[in-house]
Amino acid sequence: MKSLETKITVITGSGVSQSSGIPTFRGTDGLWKKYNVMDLATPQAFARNPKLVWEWYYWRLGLVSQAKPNEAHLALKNLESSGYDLVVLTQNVDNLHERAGSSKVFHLHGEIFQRRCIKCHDITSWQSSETFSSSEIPKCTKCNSILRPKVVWFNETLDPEIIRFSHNRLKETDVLLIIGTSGLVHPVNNFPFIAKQGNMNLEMYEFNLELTPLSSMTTKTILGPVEKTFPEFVSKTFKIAKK
Ligand code: BV8
Ligand code: ZN
Repeated sequence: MKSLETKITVITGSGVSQSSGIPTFRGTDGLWKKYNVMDLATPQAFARNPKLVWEWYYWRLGLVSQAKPNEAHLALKNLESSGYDLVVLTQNVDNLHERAGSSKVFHLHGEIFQRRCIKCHDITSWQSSETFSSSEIPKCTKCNSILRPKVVWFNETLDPEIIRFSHNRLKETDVLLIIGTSGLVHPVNNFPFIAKQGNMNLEMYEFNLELTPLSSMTTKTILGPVEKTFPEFVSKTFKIAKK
């Protein structure tokens, strides 16, 4: 049984949302299979063809708004509501952690429900009641320029504030949980190394369908569908009954 002083940090990737019906990037159902993500998730792609990029995001917005948090998202919420100091650093742009009830969620790669004006940088949100059936490029109500999804594309830098917060948090982490990420995308794939620096007692658990480049440094890698393996891990390790 872990004491409630235990600082738990969680890094999630698209694998945690896969069983909620959100396609991963590189899995068999992956977005990379259907699209060349590099032709869509880059500022160059948006400059070249904003309408195509918005069509891709409208499709994903529709999927996310229909999706429900799964048992893995809920197990994280239960861990937090049992009194543990738990922070989620997610690479995902969906809002399933928040909809499951997690309260300390940091979106390293931005949020799909937010938009930013390319000219005046005004930030606005989609209403979840929207149907996302349009294919129009949304316009800024302040300056009438076009809006972009408020996400971090490839070849864009992450918010330095979030990086600073994440590094400080990782250095004081007792238990690091790495859930549903291929560990291929920089700089988040560096986070486990940062947590390990000067923190020899760090316990690191990875949950994935397969081994990843991070697996060699974990205390244990638990293979299997995370919506099954993670709730079991939480109830066993933290003695929290699955609700
Ligand atoms: C940057 C937001 C500085 C948009 C995304 C140094 C070395 C190498 C590369 C680079 C480097 N520096 C820069 C790069 C380039 C690039 C990069 O890392 N490229 C990779 C592909 C090699 N990085 C960047 O550009 C980053 N910026 O470094 O800034 C800079 C700037 C300019 C020039 C140089 C440097 C920005 C990266 C952010 C990109 N934005 N998304 C959107 O979502 O629309 S990335 C995208 O990939 C998502 O955020 C996603 O979450 C993320 C990571 O992928 P995963 O989440 O891990 O998803 P994936 O499909 O890969 O894996 C899913 C895993 O789950 C699998 O392992 C699978 O087995 C598992 N799984 C699936 N289902 C289940 C499951 N496990 C258990 N149960 C299941 N049911
Ligand atoms: Zn504007």
